[in-house]
Amino acid sequence: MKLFVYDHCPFCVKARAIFGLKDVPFDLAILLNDDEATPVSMIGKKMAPILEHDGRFIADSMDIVAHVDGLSGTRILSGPCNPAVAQWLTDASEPLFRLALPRWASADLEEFSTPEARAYFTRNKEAMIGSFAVHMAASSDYIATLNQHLPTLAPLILSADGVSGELSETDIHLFAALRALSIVKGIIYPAAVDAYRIRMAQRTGIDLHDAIAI
Ligand SMILES: N[C@@H](CCC(=O)N[C@@H](CS)C(=O)NCC(=O)O)C(=O)O
Repeated sequence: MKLFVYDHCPFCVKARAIFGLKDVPFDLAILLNDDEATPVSMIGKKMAPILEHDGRFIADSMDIVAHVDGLSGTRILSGPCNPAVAQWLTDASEPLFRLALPRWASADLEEFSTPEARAYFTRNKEAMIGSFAVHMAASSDYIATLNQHLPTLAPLILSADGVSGELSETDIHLFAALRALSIVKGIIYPAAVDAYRIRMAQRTGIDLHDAIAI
């Protein structure tokens, strides 16, 4: 199996996470962000993640999660989804992406290893959320919003090994968001949230971006 991703992409983190949690071997391929030909040749559009398995392509992150979880043995995402965490993620989403997108655009990530790939990302994402410079200038407000919001997540985390006490799809969504947030410097993680994101990084085999946070 070969998984095509961008390092920064939270949807790609969801797809990568199930391989680590389930301990299933796979090849990871990081696409250049301006490489349209490769994804288009596989799924007819420019989108990641893409899983190639036995000559078939799966193009949606949660379809990849379900596919890999169903491959061998019993499913590990067996717990109930947690609507309170889903609501927390919805509420965090706007400041999170306004903080993360401009930071990813200037970070040392493999999908941006050419100037053209970096420029492609900036052009496309600014068309979606507006000027990165404006969002960077508003960073302290967004960070304050998230630092106020994070303490309400802490009591929802029942265990560092599964937000609802056992693993569920909610863990996939929550870890992807916390991994995205790790590119932002100045976030104050309540102890339970910090323990959770560190444990999930370990179990999924996906590095947090703390070391390159901006
Ligand atoms: N529904 C898809 C959404 C994936 C998605 O939006 N991926 C983004 C990257 S985070 C993408 O490839 N966008 C096109 C681009 O960045 O050029 C999934 O869950 O896999």
